[in-house]
Amino acid sequence: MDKSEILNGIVNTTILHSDYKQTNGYSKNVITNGTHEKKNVESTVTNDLYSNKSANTYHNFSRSRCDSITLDDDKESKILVIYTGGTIGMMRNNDDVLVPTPNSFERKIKQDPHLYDAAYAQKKYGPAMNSSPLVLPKVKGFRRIIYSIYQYNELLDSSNMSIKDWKQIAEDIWQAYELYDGFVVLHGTDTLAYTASALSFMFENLGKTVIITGAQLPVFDLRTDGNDNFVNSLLIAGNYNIPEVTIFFHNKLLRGNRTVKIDSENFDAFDSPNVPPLAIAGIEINVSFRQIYRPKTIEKFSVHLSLNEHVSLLRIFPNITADTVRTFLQPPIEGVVLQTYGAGNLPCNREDIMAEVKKATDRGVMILNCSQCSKGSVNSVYQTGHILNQVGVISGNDITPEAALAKLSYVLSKDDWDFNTKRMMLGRNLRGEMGGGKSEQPNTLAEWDLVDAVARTLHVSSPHELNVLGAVLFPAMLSNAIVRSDLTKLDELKGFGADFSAQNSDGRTGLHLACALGNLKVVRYLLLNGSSVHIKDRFDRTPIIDAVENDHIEVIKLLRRCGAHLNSHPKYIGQQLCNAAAKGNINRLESYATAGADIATLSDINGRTALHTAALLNHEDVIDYLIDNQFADGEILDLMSVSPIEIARRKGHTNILEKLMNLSKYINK
Ligand code: ASN
Repeated sequence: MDKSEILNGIVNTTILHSDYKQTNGYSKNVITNGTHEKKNVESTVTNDLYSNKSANTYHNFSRSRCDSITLDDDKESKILVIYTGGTIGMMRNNDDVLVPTPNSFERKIKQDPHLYDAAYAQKKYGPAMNSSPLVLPKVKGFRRIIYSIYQYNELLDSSNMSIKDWKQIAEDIWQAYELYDGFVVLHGTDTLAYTASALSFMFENLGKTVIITGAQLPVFDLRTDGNDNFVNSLLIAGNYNIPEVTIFFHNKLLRGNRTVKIDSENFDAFDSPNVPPLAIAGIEINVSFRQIYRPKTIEKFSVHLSLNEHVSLLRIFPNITADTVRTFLQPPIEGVVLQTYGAGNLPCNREDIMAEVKKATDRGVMILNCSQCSKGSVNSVYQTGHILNQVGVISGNDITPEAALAKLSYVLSKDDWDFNTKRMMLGRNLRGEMGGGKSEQPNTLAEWDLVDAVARTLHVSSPHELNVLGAVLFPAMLSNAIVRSDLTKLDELKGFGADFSAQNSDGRTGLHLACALGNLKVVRYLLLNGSSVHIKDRFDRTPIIDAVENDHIEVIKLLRRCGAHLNSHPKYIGQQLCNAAAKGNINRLESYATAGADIATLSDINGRTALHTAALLNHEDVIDYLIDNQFADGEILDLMSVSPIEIARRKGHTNILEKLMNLSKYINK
């Protein structure tokens, strides 16, 4: 697939989220799928998007989605797989040596019935072509996973990766963010924890699941951990909203910035010593929803790309010399992770070392203290640790060295933070990377007493059953408070550890309900307390659809500020727009426009836009609305090659015809 095809793919889908790279041109999007060719437009996709790499494969979901006019039977999730290298995708050459083999990974996947459902793919997307997406065989109880593999040109052993590669991955996920439900990064295991830590900070207000995985043996070997790691990563990314950078390995989903590689030989190669796994894949996949670290701001996902490279790690050892410490802390070094003994101790009888550390912090070098032990945290219980605080060293609590390094790199590169803010941020829990965040210690009092009481009545006693019961009762209690707009009750539930992204048995969250009801105050409250705008219910609806279909414009605007976007089938939205135009329902058109739908170009299965419909039914007020808001293209053709102008002419709707003709003259000038 060449670059123009890639851009085509992006443009086609961009019709649903036109503000990503908006222009001030008359019309916001180009449709280039052969049916519509819009003139006088500026592309919404800047050409630098994929210019610095050649994509071997980057599938065009949108095109297949647009071409396929039947709505899906299986509920699907779309996952982008970014293949950076590592053992997982390697193949054995004739000498039985593992080597990365460019352009073979996807071909081999298509030959593997455990990774590719050829029959479903053929039915849905026609004969397999380079550009058609991959389909994972159906796993009962899970959404069907449709995935695309974007393979990097140079497949890297992860030991060779650096900041440049982290930026590349971050940028790619950013650019594809609205096109996919989740992301899986295939990566070598050696520096996987560093990459995960770095991405966790670079991603600000992440709302979707990002899983990094790899393997000790290649996915195509008969004996392999790669298959399990890959398949489980795809399933989790496509079925659960876990808006963190995580690592899936050996049946565990771990928080990326809490994880360390602990074993170079066994399949159980990673651990997060200070926090339990976020999910465990056994016979079922059990997710610890209350552990998930969710953004609690009204801001969109963005990526911070400029990391500070002048950071380093200094491990204290018994006979370390003051010279070594001094040399290490010299410019250009701006940040150092100091790995101290046990609970954060440095020899307090070594005044020479202390003096060097103090000189450095006085110069403005940020020093973050973390323990050489993988479990436990640094604190000032001993005099030896207490002194470090006095010389300006910041406590890293129970952070891993990998995460500490990434955090320093991130914080030091934040130009809008002054010196004191940077120090404060280093000591604060930003992405779940260290203890101290309230979210890790939910209260378990009164509301859980209620759960306990119900449990006793039902003779439920095991912790697992109790959790299941809580998962049923909490959404019901949340819904009740939301319907009554009872913020005090919501506060109480928060205190008792309620998960504000919890789904009921229809997969609906409190935010779905609040958006349908349109209470702005409640919606804001939920967003500020970790409700996700991306969770789909059993009917594939995200909360913004509830707001749109009830015309709560202010709610839609708030959701958009939080990064919500439409992800329904374009033809479904096109049909809704035509329905609205047919009924003269301008509010609904406005709701869809506010939600990011490109009213000018989205069409129903006959290729008809809202303008076609309004012209056919002589709805002059709708036509006025579409023209005034630059949502009108009188020359756009439906599948019968008929334009709105032609329709107005044939129907003898002279007022409309005149308006559309004037519009065309203006555009073509
Ligand atoms: N050396 C490999 C890498 O990190 C190790 C692996 O992937 N298992 O790329």
